[in-house]
Amino acid sequence: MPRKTIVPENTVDELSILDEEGRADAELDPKMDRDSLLKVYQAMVKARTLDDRMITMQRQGQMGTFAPGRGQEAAQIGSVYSLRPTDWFAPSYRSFGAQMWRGWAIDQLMMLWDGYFEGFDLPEGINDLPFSIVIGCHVPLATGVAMAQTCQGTDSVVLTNFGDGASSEGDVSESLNFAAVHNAPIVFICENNGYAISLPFEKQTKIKSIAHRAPAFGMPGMRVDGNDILAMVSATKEAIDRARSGGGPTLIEAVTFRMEMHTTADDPTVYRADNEVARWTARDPISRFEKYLLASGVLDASIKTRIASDVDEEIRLGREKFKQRAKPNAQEVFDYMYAADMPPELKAQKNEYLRKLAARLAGKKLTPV
Ligand SMILES: Cc1ncc(C[n+]2csc(CCOP(=O)(O)OP(=O)(O)O)c2C)c(N)n1
Ligand SMILES: [Mg+2]
Repeated sequence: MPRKTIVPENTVDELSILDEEGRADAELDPKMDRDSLLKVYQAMVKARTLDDRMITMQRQGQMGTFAPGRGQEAAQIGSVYSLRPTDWFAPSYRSFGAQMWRGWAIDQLMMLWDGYFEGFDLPEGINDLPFSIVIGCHVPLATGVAMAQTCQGTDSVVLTNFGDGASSEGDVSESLNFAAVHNAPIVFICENNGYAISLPFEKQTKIKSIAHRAPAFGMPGMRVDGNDILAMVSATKEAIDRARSGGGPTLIEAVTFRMEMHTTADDPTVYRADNEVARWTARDPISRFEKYLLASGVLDASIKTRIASDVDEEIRLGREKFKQRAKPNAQEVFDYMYAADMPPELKAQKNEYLRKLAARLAGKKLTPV
């Protein structure tokens, strides 16, 4: 008998509502009200402004390593826009725009990025998880939280985001499978920003779209223009509503681009061409949305200036608060990884470190051990 081989179609169909000139598809436009549109615009501008400020602070030695989200503002704000405070958000590390939308204070995010343990304190009344640096490892936790919502009979949903690189981790595949089998109320957003540090998407996976994996796990998948805020709002709202009404998980691939370095420790000019960056600059999520808002009369030059100065002031105040809180304590370098049961080698290193630190603080000359 001849063998039958199933060849999945490797074609790509992408939801897009705003074109590069900011013209919306009238049928697909979610027709958000004026206040919501301005709130979303302000959140995107705030994310980008904070991004620039954090890079400057890092360059001046006032901030730890930082992962900028420039270019991914629509993917981020659009994802969390339709969540309720009682829903859950489990972010990856490049998500501070979405985290601010969810209620994280600027000084708190700065504490986090500057390596302070207190930075992980969750905001009161917000059901978020702290972000994860270990790529993909928050996705099984998010899936577990979603399964718990079913067990507890709540109508809350979970939304988690992760990168194109993270999508190759076993953690993500296992989560997709568990979520589908248990019909968990969760939305998976893969922010495909083209690169996992220096590795381009084409070398990450053989498929053309991460959304193609969805049917193989038994859930709906959508590929969305991640630089189009209206498309992101529409797609995630549909997925969140489905999860809330018992329809189970969805995988959304938000196609976007990381306009900046991977982190402040990286130099992207080594591995990608300027013309690639220029191509994506033309698709910039903020300027596209701005054109739409200007054309529809929601935004004008004076509102734009006011929003820019409100955002500047908010960030200035956040930074002041951060500076008051950020008091490094050299004693606690070893303290958090093994709070209860520190391995003996680490204990010995800690004692040696504390001895040297005390000697240095007392102005004594250090002797080798
Ligand atoms: C499990 C694990 N492996 C490797 C790393 C090192 N690492 C940090 S970020 C990164 C690339 C992640 O790329 P992607 O998932 O596309 O997210 P992006 O940084 O583009 O937002 C890697 C390999 C890590 N943090 N965790
Ligand atoms: Mg990536």
